Amino acid sequence: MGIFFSSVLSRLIKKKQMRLLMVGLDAAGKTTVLYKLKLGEVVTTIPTIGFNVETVDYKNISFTVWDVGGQTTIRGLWRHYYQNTEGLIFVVDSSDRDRIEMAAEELNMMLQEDEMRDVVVLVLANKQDLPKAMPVHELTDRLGLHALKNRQWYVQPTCAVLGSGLYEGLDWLSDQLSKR
Ligand SMILES: Nc1nc2c(ncn2[C@@H]2O[C@H](COP(=O)(O)OP(=O)(O)OP(=O)(O)O)[C@@H](O)[C@H]2O)c(=O)[nH]1
Ligand SMILES: [Mg+2]
Repeated sequence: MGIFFSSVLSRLIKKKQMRLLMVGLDAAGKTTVLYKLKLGEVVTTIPTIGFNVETVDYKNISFTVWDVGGQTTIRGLWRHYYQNTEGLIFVVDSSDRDRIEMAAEELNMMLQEDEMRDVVVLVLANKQDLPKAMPVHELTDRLGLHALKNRQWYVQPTCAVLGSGLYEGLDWLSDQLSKR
């Protein structure tokens, strides 16, 4: 009897799950985002060679976040993480005007993959604290987001070192999940 009730109870309170892949060019701030969410702290990062994975519980959702390194030579590894991804977090250094076209190319190439067909896209317009940071409307244009067809996307301005905007991004993702 006790086992019966505890299994019913655990089913009732069982958290929803969402698997997220977080990519973007090197030094965009992905690992900083991940540990700010996980630990509430800014960690000293080194370039990620490979990946970090953490679960972040927020509201009634358990987000599993895969943070994959963004250096040129290892971007080819991103595709190994596409399977079962429900949400893509694409992190951009908003102050990196020289590489925004490259970021746009990487994003658009990824979204053409069949495995990414149903994935919702949250762009984090990170490093908004820097003076040269492009605002959301400019990033939206330069990433070519308006041209996306049949895709839910959203651009959230963030400053990962302060943590600002990060939970607003998760709120958008959780809204998308609950619509499914
Ligand atoms: N000013 C500012 N610096 C940031 C912000 N977010 C991250 N950084 C810094 O940017 C640098 C790179 O951050 P990482 O989190 O290591 O970048 P990454 O995207 O994980 O890089 P790879 O692992 O190489 O792909 C670090 O020095 C961070 O402290 C931000 O919002 N503002
Ligand atoms: Mg990293």
